[in-house]
Amino acid sequence: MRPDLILYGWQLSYYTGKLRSYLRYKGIPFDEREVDLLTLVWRIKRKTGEVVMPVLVTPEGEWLQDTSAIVDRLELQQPQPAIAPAGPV
Ligand SMILES: N[C@@H](CCC(=O)N[C@@H](CS)C(=O)NCC(=O)O)C(=O)O
Repeated sequence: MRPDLILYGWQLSYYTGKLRSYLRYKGIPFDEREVDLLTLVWRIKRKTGEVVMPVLVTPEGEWLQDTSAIVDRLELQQPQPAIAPAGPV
């Protein structure tokens, strides 16, 4: 079965690495696709209003950008395993 989420990003992008690592840690299945020029300057721009990556595409067809906002949203749906320590130590 194909994963529901598609991550558009570059291998060498720190932000893509942040989101890839998060998805792997949480065990959330995703397909990763390289961002080509057409996707970056046309498809992503049309869907998000920005020329930016990484972008996460949901099964509902939403194109989400900004890794912190994406993580906050996914955390609401799947809080475990936790990404923040339980206490200050
Ligand atoms: N706040 C964004 C930043 C993402 C970001 O800066 N991505 C860079 C590549 S790693 C980018 O798309 N730069 C394109 C530009 O600045 O036009 C996030 O967390 O996803």
